[in-house]
Amino acid sequence: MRRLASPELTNGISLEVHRLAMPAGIGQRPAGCYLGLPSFMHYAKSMPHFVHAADIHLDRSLPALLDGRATHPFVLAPRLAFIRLIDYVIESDAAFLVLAGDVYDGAWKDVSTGLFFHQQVGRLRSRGVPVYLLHGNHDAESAMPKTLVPPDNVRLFSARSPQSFEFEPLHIHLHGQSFAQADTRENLASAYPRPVTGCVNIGVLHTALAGSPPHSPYAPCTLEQLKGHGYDYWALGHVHQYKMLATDPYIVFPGNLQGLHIKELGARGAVSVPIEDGHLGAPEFVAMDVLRFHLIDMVVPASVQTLAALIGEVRKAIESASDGADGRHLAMRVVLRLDTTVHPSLCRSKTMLRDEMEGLFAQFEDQVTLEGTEFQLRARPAASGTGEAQDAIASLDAYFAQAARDPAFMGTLRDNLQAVLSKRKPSETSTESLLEQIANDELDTAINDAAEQLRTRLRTIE
Ligand SMILES: [Mn+2]
Repeated sequence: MRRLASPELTNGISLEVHRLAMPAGIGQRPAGCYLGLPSFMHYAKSMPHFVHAADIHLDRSLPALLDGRATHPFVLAPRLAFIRLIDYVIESDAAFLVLAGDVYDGAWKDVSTGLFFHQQVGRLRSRGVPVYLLHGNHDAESAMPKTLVPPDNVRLFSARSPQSFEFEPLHIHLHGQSFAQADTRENLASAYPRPVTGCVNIGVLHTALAGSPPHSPYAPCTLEQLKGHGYDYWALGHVHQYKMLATDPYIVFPGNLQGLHIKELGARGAVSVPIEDGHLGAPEFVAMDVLRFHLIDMVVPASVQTLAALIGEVRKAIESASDGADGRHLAMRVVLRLDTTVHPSLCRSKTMLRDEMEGLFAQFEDQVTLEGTEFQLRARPAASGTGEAQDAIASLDAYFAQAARDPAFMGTLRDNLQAVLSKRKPSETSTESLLEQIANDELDTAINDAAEQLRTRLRTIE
């Protein structure tokens, strides 16, 4: 997999994002105009509704996709998704917008990040649409040395104590508290005020609930606590996956607006919540992403014996994923699981496989980008190998199994390997999957692969 390991390069790209900040026309018109995505006009509703989004991470770059090409439009994906969100708020005629934290990815590299936010929120200001803004761990006060006074249609929840605002036309009360520090470990929700009786009440909160790995355990609270608080809706942020956790009251993570890496697969977006007479209707997820991550994880069937046949299988998978992507560009990782005894010729060289995958994806460049490749070459357990070789394999298996269970050994191994890797020059970006796994701290996978490679070699000893 191609990856930019060097911090210099990554910084270079971040700076480039800011120089690119606003290519001509972007942000002035709906995102669909230049992305070829449909408008949201068909969402226009007679029913009043509000929109709840979170985890926008403006100006996070997507370095794994860039391959050194700093001008690639993907660097702007989080911004484009935000424009798309504002388009939706305008075109669906939403009453207001709630942003439940991590609007910014962290300290701005320069003021253009803030200018971009103001420009987009300004499109709502001119239409009289308020924005209820809460800061989470990424954009906590302590994490943001530089900020701008927000536009006057933005109601920013205080980081000192819970604060409430009323959306007066519909008597909806919103309660929330921003993060003062990224590392916020207290139960913020417990201090939120009681609901205003006879009105719709919305709690806005950035939280990991009772723990949501891999997300850091910030502003912990329990689902039961939120259910019992008396609000009609909990507009949560922090967990990047859309989840409706309860319906009475509604407790919702909208997920992030735009997938940021290969572990954030599939559609990403925001939630539209109908405001009925004195209560809220069922929230609806609306995709806002402009680029979608997709994983092809294929156990290659025994019938596939030639490169042409293998490419045919992957091509089918690309086409089917692309058909289901609602016009979004896809960033795909291809994982091929091959059996060294069943596919001996295909398993000859990972470099050959990688080149062929790049060759295939190059044909789809306008729809699909190859995010990375991973080739798992395994031998069948009952494969050939007799006598001494078989004994050696058995003791090797026992050794690896023991090593993987020994935290002290794993810790030493990790430290030693990281020390070796840290001495590499930035230019030595590894394409060897083992080194890369180690660099990514995927030691378990690295050990499994190393064991498998040794087993395969031992089995071929006659
Ligand atoms: Mn967060």
